[in-house]
Amino acid sequence: MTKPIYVLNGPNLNLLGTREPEIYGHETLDDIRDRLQAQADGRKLDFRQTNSEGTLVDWVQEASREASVLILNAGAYTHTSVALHDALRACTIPLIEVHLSNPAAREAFRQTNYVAPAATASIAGLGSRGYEFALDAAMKMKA
Ligand code: CA2
Repeated sequence: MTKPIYVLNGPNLNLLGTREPEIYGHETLDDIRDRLQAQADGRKLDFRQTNSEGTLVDWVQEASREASVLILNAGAYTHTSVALHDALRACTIPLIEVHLSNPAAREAFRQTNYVAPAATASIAGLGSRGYEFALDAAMKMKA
């Protein structure tokens, strides 16, 4: 049986659409989930958000066992979490990193990235379309 594609979202992404639309756009995370669900065309998606670093680590470990591909927007943990980095290094499925904004063009504290060195591919700066491109690529990867 084809394994699901996991789409995991980190801290504060539940606030999308409420503030800073000039950086993150007007869509909510539910809007993004609904669009990806439609795009998935029957393929099973597991789309989640957490504000907790430990939960994100648990879900990455789960994805490695249960999913075919992991799409991850780790939010600010991208720039801080060695625990997340270690979990991603141990993860044996393809990892597509997504960011709505382009952290490379932002503040100095966003220039450290603990996700990218473990990623198969990274998409940044394309807003919510980045999730669509990631899902398109994930669906073309071997299940
Ligand atoms: O651009 C991205 O997708 C980020 O992962 C978003 C994170 C940020 O810390 C990363 O550097 C880049 C922040 C997500 C919080 O989003 C908010 C949305 C609305 C209001 C407040 C925060």
